[in-house]
Amino acid sequence: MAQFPEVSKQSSLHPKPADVFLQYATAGFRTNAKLLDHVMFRMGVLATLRSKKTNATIGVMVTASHNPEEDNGVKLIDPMGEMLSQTWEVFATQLANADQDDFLTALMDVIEKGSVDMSREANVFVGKDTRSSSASLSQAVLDGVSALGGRSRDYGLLTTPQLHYMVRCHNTRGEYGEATLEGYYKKLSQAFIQLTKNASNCTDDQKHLSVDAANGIGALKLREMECYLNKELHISLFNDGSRGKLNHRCGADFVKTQQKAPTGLTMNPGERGCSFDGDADRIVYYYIDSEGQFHLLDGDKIATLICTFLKELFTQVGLNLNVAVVQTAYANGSSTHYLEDTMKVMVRCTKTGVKHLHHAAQEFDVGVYFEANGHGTVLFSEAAEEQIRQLVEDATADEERKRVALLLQNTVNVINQTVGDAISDMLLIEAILTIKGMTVQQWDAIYGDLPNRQLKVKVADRRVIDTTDAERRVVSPAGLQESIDTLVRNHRRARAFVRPSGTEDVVRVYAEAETRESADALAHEVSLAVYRLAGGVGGEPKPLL
Ligand code: 16G
Ligand code: MG
Repeated sequence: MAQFPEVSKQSSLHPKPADVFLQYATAGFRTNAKLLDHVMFRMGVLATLRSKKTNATIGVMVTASHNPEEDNGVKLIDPMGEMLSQTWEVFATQLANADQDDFLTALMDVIEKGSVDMSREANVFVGKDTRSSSASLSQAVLDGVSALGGRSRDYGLLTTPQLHYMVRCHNTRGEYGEATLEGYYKKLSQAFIQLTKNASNCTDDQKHLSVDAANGIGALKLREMECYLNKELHISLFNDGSRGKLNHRCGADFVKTQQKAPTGLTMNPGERGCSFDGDADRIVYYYIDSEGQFHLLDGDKIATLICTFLKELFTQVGLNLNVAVVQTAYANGSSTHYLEDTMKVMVRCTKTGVKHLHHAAQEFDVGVYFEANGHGTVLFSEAAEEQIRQLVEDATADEERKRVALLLQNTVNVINQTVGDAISDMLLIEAILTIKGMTVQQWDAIYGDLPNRQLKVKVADRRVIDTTDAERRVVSPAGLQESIDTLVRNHRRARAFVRPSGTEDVVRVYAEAETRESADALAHEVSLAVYRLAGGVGGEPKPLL
């Protein structure tokens, strides 16, 4: 095809291997890095089209988050810093899987179906994590952009949320902040310093936090940020990538799924620690008590802390805002119970995946969304932000109202509203604990988690599992939901659900119950039901020892 000679030429330098099929899923494309060169080139092309379509800058992040070092992945970022629109996810899958000889035809098809005006200019921001494969893969993205005549800006090493932030800043002409790393560090750290400056009696002990950076990009970026924090937070950085392997026995995903401390981290009993994941968009907290017992404070605990704090401030200044918490089926039953019954907060449940939570949270004045795995943030509607601004500017307000209004404004500023951001979430949590003079144990005691267990089951084709009600119930295969219901009835305060994973070729099983033994037993029983009714392979799941 004569229209795109440069695409044609460049595409042949990034050829697609035969029989590789990949789907743009919850977190974009993700697989072994060796299979991704053509996908990256094609996503550079697609981002250029999307930029023309939206008349705005689009982001492309090269990362595989918490996956092992040998994997990589890519995801596109839409103009306001949100996830790529779902219609375009289909185009992404189409372009990535077109046979080498059919690539230009697929390109023309996407241009037509997406009604892209090719005469428009295009601008693409590119970022990458620290994986050894990321350098050449992000170059392939840049090649894709230039092949279609788009302009690009290569930010090099960034956390995923930092790239989301850059895209939003640029597209709002600086209204959200300056689209540079320095702009990001300054905005967040100044808000943090303002938030904590009047906290009384904050001792050095309270200012100390251990951070496990999963041997990933978060370590580099936290180091860069430290000088902006004016020593208001004392960070001991572990798993900073100087020795250990990325995500190996460390990081937020490991800690959450294994329910134990990361390797490579030393902490005294009672001290606070937190773990980022490989691209620093998730965070979980924890501490070890004097008996050596590990206590996890996951996304549900984080959402509750933030929600409590915000509601208190709104009450103090008499702001009547509609606050909601958005969770997924993985949220611990105790957290939902506490939020709804004790705090009287509206709770919404969505399917797994940030884009679902994000969209649901946009429906409220203030939407706090967190997945139990630690991915989340807070969204403020324009009207809510405007009301906070007016309070700050109200010349007639007394000192106390002014103080609280400023706290609210700095809370808004410390939050990265584009997507969950481990660094931003960490600063917000640290600020809240400081302002409330609260220890990690006191935070943990707000409610007690029900013991829970997650397991995976291998099946021949995980697409046989179809779910409804935000993944809380199964509609097929026939009989599976009835089996789960029967099993759940045999345990106290129990709940269980199964869903096909969006990132791995497995069916995930979740169970919670009143006791550890009960939760473990129920998870095992449900995995057996999945194995038997959904075409399990590779031997029956074994009970946990
Ligand atoms: C991806 C999602 C995460 C979700 C996880 C579920 C984004 C940015 N990330 O990592 O939100 O919790 O997938 O994985 O949306 P699973 O489908 O394999 O359980
Ligand atoms: Mg991540």
